[in-house]
Amino acid sequence: MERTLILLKPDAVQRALVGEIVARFESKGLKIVGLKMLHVDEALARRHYAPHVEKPFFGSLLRFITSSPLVALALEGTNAIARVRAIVGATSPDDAAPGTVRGDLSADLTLNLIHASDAPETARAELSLFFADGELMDYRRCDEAWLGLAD
Ligand code: 3AN
Repeated sequence: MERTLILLKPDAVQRALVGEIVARFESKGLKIVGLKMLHVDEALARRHYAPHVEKPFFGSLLRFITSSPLVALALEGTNAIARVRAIVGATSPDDAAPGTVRGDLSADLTLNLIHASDAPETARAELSLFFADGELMDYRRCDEAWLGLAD
């Protein structure tokens, strides 16, 4: 079992694609263990994108991710990190295959809808930036008593 962080970036929210993108992950069997909407400030953006600080596109990444609210999602599942990235597709719109989120829905390198952790260590670090201890669900601790409430 792995957990991974997904950000549905400001363009996904503005284009009303949150439901469609989340549905793709749920349909594949990935379980939502955390979900929140937030407006990322510059400090959080700098920590999240620290690995890219030297890149020429760092400034535009920061401006975009802080421009308007996004949706942060924590997903859990077998091999979740790789499975999520397969669903997301390649970074460049020229390389993103049809059938992937970016291949189907994005035509821009910066406005590419989504961020997904790329390795177990980065997933742990990124999840802790966006979710506090105790905010992520542990379904093993839940019972199914609610099933008896259905008519
Ligand atoms: P991914 O999000 O596919 O893991 P990364 O981690 O290499 O890609 O890059 C982080 C983000 O930086 C990308 N999602 C994209 O928005 C942006 N980015 C990556 N490469 C470029 C580039 N050459 N020019 C502009 N923006 C880029």
